[in-house]
Amino acid sequence: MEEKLEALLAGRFQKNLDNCTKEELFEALLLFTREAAEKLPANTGRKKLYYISAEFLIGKLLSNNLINLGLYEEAEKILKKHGYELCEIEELEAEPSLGNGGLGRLAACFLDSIATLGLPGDGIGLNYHFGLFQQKFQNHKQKEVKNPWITKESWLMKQPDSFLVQFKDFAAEAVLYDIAVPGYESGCGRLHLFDVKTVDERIVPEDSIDFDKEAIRKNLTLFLYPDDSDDAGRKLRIYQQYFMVSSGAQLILKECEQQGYDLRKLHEHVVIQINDTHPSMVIPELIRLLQEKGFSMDEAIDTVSKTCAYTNHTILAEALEKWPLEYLEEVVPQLIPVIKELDKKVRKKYADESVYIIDENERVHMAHMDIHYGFSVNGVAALHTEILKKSELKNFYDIYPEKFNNKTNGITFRRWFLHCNRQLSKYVEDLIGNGFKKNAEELEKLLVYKDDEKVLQRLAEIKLEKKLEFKKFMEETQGIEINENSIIDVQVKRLHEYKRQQMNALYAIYKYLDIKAGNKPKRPITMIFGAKAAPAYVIAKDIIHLILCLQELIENDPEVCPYFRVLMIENYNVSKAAKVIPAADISEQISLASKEASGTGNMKFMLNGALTLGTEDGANVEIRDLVGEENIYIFGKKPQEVLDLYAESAYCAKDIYKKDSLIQKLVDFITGKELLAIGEKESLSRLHKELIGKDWFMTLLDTREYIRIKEQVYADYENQKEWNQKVLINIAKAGFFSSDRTIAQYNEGIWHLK
Ligand code: 8GP
Repeated sequence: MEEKLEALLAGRFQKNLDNCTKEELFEALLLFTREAAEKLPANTGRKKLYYISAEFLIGKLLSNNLINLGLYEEAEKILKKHGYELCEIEELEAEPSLGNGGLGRLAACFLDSIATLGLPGDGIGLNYHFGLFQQKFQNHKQKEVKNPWITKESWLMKQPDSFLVQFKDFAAEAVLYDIAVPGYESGCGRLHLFDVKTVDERIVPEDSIDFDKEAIRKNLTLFLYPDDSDDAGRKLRIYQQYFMVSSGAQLILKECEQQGYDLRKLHEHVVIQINDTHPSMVIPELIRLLQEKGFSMDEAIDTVSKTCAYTNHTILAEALEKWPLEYLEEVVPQLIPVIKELDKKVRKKYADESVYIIDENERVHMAHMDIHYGFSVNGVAALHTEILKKSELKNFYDIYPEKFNNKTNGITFRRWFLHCNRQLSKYVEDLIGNGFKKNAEELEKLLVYKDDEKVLQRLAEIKLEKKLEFKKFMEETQGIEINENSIIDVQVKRLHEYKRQQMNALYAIYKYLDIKAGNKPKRPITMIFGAKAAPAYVIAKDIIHLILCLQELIENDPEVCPYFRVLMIENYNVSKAAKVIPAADISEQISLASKEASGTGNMKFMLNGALTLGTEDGANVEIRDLVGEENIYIFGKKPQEVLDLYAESAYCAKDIYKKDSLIQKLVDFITGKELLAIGEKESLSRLHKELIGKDWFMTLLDTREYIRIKEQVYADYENQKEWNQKVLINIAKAGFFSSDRTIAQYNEGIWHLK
């Protein structure tokens, strides 16, 4: 490796390992690693999976690829010899923000596990030049600016293939870029990202995300999910989705034909996993393309129905896409006859209007199309799948019970353990050997050390080391000096009312007032938030504003600041997750029960030795079942109680606010003089009004119990021995949440790849 790096540096920059800049060294490492990955044999077989997704939140790739290629240690050694630290060099990589959150990150973990298990499978998505957006804090508010990440040398490898995608008003040329996905000590897969040839980055100003939404030829692949609060944004989204699935479907058919497969047996050679409804148009598009190849409509429908499988990631009604037929007509008229035919067949068979594809308002329900014309429907955690079956998709479950199945999410341990917490994973290896790297459930071997004081002590030391690293990082990036001896209590995830960051903020107000009243906590507490809000989601942005105002208030209050702080990580992303998660003591998973499909952050925290403080929701339930009640903090109303409250329209935030003086005090603090002196009245009042007047995600319902249990958690932390035992048990039981297990289950239950 050393000679190759020297040769690359000499060839490109006329430099060597002793006189190059860090940037030059990064580029040489990237080129070296990219080539090594590209040289790996592709995983092959008679049947191939295509995972289509509008998001792949891949994060930085250098270190992960080095780990998977088995080259990390060697690279580290060579760099050290020449006076560099690999962890410093990896910082130079720009992070692509090709996803919002869980759904996108899951897709990235899955690609890693698919390659690792040696399964033939590729991802298909879009090459957004500016990703989601980069978040900046300005006047205690989120400001969005573009996040350019594509550099001259990047992981993208331009491919010779290109495809024509026909829209009503023009034809777009789709060019293909591949990113190699090396498996851990295994073969390689690919992430195919399509880009529109006429894309023009210059239409977006430097410091914003504004652009002409009508200039489709130029903007099609600039941003992920452009603001869909207006018609132009919604239409652009349809353009993007069709562009992705049409070029994807053409690629799939081309690969099949190249292999000499009979397209009439497509399902024996291809399985398409539709990641949420964003790629759902792949169904009518494939049907259309097969008709062009001589299939009758019925034959095409039959073939496609045996090829496509759908994953649902949410039960939130507003997140289930329904496109007006009119918009589809304006963008992709060629799909309309197919979609109408699909709907007609449903209507012929079923009287129940709720399962139609096109509803009475002429809106196309993408999920309904997936369920009728896919062969598998899966939820992403046991509870989530049960809710789909019993309530959200009950009418479909009654028709197709055999299609429904659960695949509890997972995370790749390469990134979320081996890489982000080298100290802990090395120590675990010292204790139980390296079998857990291939078979994560071997982590259970740690349980024999449950009463070993030395081991428990060492776990605590490693946590402190990770806190110190995080402290350094926060100082360098945001100029904030955290106290490494404080309890670190973290809530990092997309900002959404159902995730209830606002409830955590109400706790912060409680604690602030309590300290002001003279009740100092035994040990300092650092509450950390990290979250991006969708640009058009007003209340979510108000919640960020509240948190940033609280941060300012407390940072400037010498009576409170030494004991309690509220800090927000700017531009929370995958690499920042990898810094904060290993430093956390407490993992906040406080969504309104029934609303968080699974969560995957909860798994990352547990694996890195943080204890979950959460509701009975998503995968929290499975974590509890694994670690036992005594090693997790579960609170709040149960999923069924919440579903009943919705069904009976029986929740009234105002009643709680009126009856409970404590809650009233906390909520009113939002518009009290302290915060108004810092923040913006309009935003704070809107949030105040929302919490009392609507509170659709029932914040106030669980606030009291949340305060109680949080106090309990902080108190329990003081018994360090017991706390560290709980930590050990959580790490030991995390093996189930490896995405290798999830992917093995997808393969066994849905894909059947050899
Ligand atoms: C997320 C779910 O909210 C989360 O519970 C789950 O763990 C994750 O998917 C992976 O299954 N959903 C999304 O990220 C999501 O719906 N994103 C939409 C904004 C596109």
